[in-house]
Amino acid sequence: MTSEGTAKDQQLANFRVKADEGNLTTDQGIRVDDTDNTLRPGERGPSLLQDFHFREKITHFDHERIPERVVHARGAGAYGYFEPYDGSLSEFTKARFLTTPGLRTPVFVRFSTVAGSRGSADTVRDVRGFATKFYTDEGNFDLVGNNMPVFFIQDGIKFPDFVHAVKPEPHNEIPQAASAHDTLWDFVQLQPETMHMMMWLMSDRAIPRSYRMMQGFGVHTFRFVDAGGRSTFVKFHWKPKLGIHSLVWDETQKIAGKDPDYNRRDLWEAIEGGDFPEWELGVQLVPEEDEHKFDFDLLDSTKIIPEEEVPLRPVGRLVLDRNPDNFFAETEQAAFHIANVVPGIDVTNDPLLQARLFSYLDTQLIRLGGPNFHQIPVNRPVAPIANHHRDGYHQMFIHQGEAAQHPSTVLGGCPALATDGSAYTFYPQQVDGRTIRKRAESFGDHYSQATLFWNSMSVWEKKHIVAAFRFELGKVTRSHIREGVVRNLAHVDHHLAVAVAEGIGVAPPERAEETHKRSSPALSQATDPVRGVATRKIAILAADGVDASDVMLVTESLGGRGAVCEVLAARDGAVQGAGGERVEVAKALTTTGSVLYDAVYVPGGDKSVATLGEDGDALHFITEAYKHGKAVAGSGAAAQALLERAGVAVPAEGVVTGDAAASEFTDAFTEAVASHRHFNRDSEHVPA
Ligand code: HDE
Repeated sequence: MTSEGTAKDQQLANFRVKADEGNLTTDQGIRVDDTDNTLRPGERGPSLLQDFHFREKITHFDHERIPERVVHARGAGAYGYFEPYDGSLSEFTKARFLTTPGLRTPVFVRFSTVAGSRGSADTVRDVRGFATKFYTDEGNFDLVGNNMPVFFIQDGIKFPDFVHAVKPEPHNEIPQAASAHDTLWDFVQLQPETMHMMMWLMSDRAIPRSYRMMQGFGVHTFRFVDAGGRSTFVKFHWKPKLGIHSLVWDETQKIAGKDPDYNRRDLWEAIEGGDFPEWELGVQLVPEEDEHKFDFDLLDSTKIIPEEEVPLRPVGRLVLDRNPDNFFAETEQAAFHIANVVPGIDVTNDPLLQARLFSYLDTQLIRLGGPNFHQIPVNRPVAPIANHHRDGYHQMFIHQGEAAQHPSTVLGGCPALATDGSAYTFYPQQVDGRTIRKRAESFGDHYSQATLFWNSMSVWEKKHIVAAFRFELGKVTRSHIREGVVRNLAHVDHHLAVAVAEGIGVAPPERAEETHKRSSPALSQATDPVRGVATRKIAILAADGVDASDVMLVTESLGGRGAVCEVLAARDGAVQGAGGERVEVAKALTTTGSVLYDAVYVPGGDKSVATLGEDGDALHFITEAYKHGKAVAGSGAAAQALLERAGVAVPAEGVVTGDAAASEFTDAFTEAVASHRHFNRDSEHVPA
């Protein structure tokens, strides 16, 4: 994609270096005529130290890596813009980018997993980072959030302990990018404040179908400050236009092998294809005087404000419309910092947030090798920078002038202090208290919101949560850790604790504890009203003799509604239609898998269906798609029989059979794909 438009795009244009023109040179600009053979005395002689091209090439290569992020190492990023709907938020904040109707603020967003190394798989069970850098005309604002609205711990001083617990164990560096091991669950059993977040982590939120289909949250309570200096508490939410959808656990593990770049590729391809991902920014606003009105503390990041209590107020939209030119230069070197705030937005005393205010700048200094990382193109604000910071590693600016100090008559008082009201001023919060290391009592309830989350889940969501706990704890080798977690779960919900205990060989808790019955429907993915087939991937299984008109009808009908239809066959190239037509094959079955598609369709054509019936890969493809709750369709009696042979129940939810030429067929298939998954097919016991 070419860049255009925003101030950030114009700024970036100055740094682009074309790889496809000019002569090959050294870093000193000296032209090179051979980069394949080192300089040596005689054809079989040793390499010479004087070969500056060889030494420079190898030295540069030796220094190519920088330390990966200590957390969130694995990620993918994209550029775009944010646009507020109207100016109504100016009642609460003076931040111009949120309150100027029609103003498009350029952004860079980086999505990530947390625990895995830079080369780990995308589809692991983990929290996803959702970090947005707004290049506003008042300076950079970074909203460094996650796809879950709460966090594991309440005080940032516990972060190194938590991260050491979830990362691979220190003696053997196993397991990679996985929470299913002793040290994490030991931390969990000993720190009940993790329980709410563990419910989210064991839910399908931890295995998103796509970065484009997940929510984002600022997590902490922040402050808005209006032009008159009045403050309002605020929580930030991102809602995806495509709905909130997840994968199936068995599927994620297979994708990790078949396409470890699954989420990264999905984001890249959507943007390249012009399907620009979009989110709506919403805020929950709490007047300053209502700070203590809740049964939890607003400063406690292990708590949400239920949307039923404080509704979401829509603010504007975020669109990602351009992939970076170079992964390392942009995505890897992007440096987010929660302290990057603009006038109208301020922080609160949340002890988790406060620790982050220190950590992000500190980590960039080591990761990006010095104090000038703000000069790296992706990090540069579009607002002008003028100050007396000088020198340091990787200084790119050529500062002019005979002084670098304030005050200074030499510089005539420049750059001038902003005294016209445009400067950032901190909210003049009243702070009073004795110096102590003590958690507030209002942070003491670790279970009510975990219960709220559980109560809010649909039957299939509960089932997935139980299965996730069983999987994770099933990999824990020490029985006292398993028992400790079950004890904590008993405070969340008795049925949940029993169902988990039964699966992992732990005695279930005998007595049901008193837990509340409240729920928050907004927490369930099952109640998400967004449906659609746009960008959904549909596999069409074919062999020679396929009914080409069936293929065309489904491709045109679902493709016309934005789905991506791909014909898969035993071999790449093309298959021959029953009428002699050439039907292009997108991929050979052996190079892909059902887990990489949202739905599967078997077109008519007796010879084609018979061949598929002899092909283990094709049968497995159908069985697996069905098992993962996907839409499955077949045209004609032979295709229906094939589906049944593959274990598909006909009829069943999300299973469509009939004549592809009938609009009822394509409508029903569209509807089945739009529903994302059909988990109600599976009738296994689920805890009530
Ligand atoms: Fe982070 N976190 N974090 N974190 N975090 C980092 O900064 C840290 C927390 C989040 O795409 C690091 O540049 C502490 C909550 C995202 O580049 C580091 C604490 C939330 C990203 C760091 C937290 C986040 C990071 C590592 C507890 C959601 C990736 C590399 C007090 C609201 C940003 C880096 C990107 C990255 C520290 C907790 C989100 C070490 C000390 C809560 C999305 O500075």
